[in-house]
Amino acid sequence: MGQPVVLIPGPMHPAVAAGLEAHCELIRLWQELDPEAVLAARRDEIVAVATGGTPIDGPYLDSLPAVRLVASFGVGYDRIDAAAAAERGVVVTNTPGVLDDEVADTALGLLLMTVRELGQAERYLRAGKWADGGPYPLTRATMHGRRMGILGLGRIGQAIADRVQPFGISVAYHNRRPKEVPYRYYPSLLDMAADVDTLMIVIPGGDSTRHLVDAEVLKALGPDGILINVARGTVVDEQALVDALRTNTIQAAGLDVFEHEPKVHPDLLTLPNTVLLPHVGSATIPTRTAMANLVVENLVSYLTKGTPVTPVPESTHLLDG
Ligand code: NAP
Ligand code: 8YV
Repeated sequence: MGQPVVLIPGPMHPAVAAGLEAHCELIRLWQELDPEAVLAARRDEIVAVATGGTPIDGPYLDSLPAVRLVASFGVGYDRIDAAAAAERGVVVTNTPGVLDDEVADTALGLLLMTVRELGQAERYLRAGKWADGGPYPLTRATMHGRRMGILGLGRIGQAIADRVQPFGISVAYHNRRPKEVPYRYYPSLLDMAADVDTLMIVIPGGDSTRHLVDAEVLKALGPDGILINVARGTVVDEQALVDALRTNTIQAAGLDVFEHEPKVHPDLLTLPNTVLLPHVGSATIPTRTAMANLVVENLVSYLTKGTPVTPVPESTHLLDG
């Protein structure tokens, strides 16, 4: 019997293919001259997919009937329909935990940049305005004594909470369910937004959280409010955010993710009260390598023992017993 066949639909971190090569035959679909012909010829042999962002839904899985595992690079798996996969007996895995500190560091950096206008101040210096125009204006906001509401106190949200407390920043949170943590829980996002001046978004993306942060939530956050999003752009109604920033309904926003990324709403680029990063939350060599290694671990463990290491919640019942 030949080696199991694993499909890689699009480019992904090179450590994934390097780690898998000894254990399976790989189809690097994007490198094939005629990808459709390759898929048609091999569709009944492909038992697993390793993906770094290709959308995968029910019909996609129906076209690959032998697939039993989809191993996704990244903790967020909103581009994969995990429920449709479960209905077809396909397990989905992601890469939780190994990136928490990196993303929390990015969130903290983004918060500092936004509160203290560090990007704007650096551009001021580089434009020669310091020498010609005097010191950069004092910032209205400070880190100390802020009141942060975390939308999504999970692994990364907790790592952010750990980091902000030495700044004297208080923490509250909104999840669907309360946790045993020493922070105030708000069953209502709107009520939390009204009580804080810093809204930190770290919930999963996808249909269930689309536009959870809308015009009403932004209005509740108020004119001293700062919004930070390191989760998914889809969680925020981006047009409502642009309007809120333009009318000073909120003070400023720091964003690592965008609703239609890599496209960025053109007004976000020109508004003075935004700090914008190109989805770099986990983007260091050590962390991306750890994520790639976890993709490999999931696939190898599944291919050799039938038990992947980090299945997503929608898949766990498929592995019980
Ligand atoms: P996690 O541990 O699963 O935490 C997510 C939290 O969100 C949970 O506490 C969950 O609590 C809460 N939540 C889920 N749905 C909710 C809803 N509808 N309303 C309110 N709260 C909800 O996930 P994580 O590992 O911290 O990652 C969080 C997200 O960050 C990922 O899904 C990903 O999209 C994003 N991310 C971005 C980057 C980046 O590069 N910018 C990097 C990594 C991750 P309940 O279940 O009680 O609601
Ligand atoms: C990566 C992420 O940017 O893990 C996630 O959910 O958003 C990031 O770590 C992404 O997975 C890279 O494809």
